[in-house]
Amino acid sequence: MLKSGLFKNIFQKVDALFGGKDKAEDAPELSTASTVLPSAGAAKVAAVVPARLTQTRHIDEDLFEELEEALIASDLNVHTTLRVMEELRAAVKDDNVKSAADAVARLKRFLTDTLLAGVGPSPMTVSPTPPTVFLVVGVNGVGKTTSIAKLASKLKADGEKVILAAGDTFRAAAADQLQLWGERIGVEVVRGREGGDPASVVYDAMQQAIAQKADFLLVDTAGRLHNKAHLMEELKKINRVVMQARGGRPADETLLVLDATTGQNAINQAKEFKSAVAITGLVLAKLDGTARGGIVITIKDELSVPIKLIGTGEKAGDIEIFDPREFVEALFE
Ligand SMILES: Nc1nc2c(ncn2[C@@H]2O[C@H](COP(=O)(O)OP(=O)(O)O)[C@@H](O)[C@H]2O)c(=O)[nH]1
Ligand SMILES: [Mg+2]
Repeated sequence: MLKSGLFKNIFQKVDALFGGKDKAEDAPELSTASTVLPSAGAAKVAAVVPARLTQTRHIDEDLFEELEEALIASDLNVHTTLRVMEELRAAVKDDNVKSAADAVARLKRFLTDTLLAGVGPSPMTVSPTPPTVFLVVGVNGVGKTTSIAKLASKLKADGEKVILAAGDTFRAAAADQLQLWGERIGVEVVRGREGGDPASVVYDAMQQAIAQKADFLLVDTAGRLHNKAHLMEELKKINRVVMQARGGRPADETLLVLDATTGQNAINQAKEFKSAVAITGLVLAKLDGTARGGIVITIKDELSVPIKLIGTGEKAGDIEIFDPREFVEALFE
């Protein structure tokens, strides 16, 4: 396996955890992901705090109020907004902060701390014996298929052999869409017939991945949530197939994709899925399409699931490893 590309840091770190040849001390911190991943991604996240609030301005009550309003307007929840603003007021007073720029630097730190609290670096889990299997779940239209294609494209650029499983057998169009992406990025797609059993598609894909010594198998799933019990059963069945094929080890990651433009809805979806499936990480798609990036902090604060990836556009390259520091910087103009 060539681990020379964009996700190298993450996988080095994981290798070290599994006793691979890279030593843990050599593995860079997740926060340095921004040095390998182009910052163009976070730059596509719209700023929510305008520059006029922080430039050539003294600290006064109006500034606090305007900052507070900007954060709430960005879908940062009231509870978290009030907490960071209280921290900010206290810090400004205690440390005798004089300029708006210094105050904002503090505010950024409080927001970053909120994103970092309790999760630390959240690398993607890689299987000690390939293939690594990622299950991708979420309701219709949030960006599952696109996120899988983007991830596959990055992994392929890293020199990894990737296979995709079209586990959304609900509509033929869903498998067609994945297949189209597969052709575009040069990655094989295993699919079944429309209305077929998703677990049997995953079984075939697992066999192929093993036979072809693939490094990664990314599994697309259907996004129906109208029947939670059914969805849970389906995902469990898929996981059983994965486990049977490789000595009892379940999917390495079960990634829930959320559409960042949907605000509170995204949080409700996450709560529903969390109660049914063991979610290991979140993918926040469509962050390019919202001026309400504060939702990311709300999601972190309300759900204790690490945010692993962010989607910042419709093209294959528009996916980033989530970097809290870089993200908070992007929220300020
Ligand atoms: N702007 C933008 N659009 C996205 C992003 N991710 C997905 N989309 C679009 O959202 C729509 C639904 O995506 P799709 O992957 O089919 O969702 P799925 O039903 O969950 O598989 C498509 O038109 C995608 O191009 C993103 O990060 N940014
Ligand atoms: Mg889809």
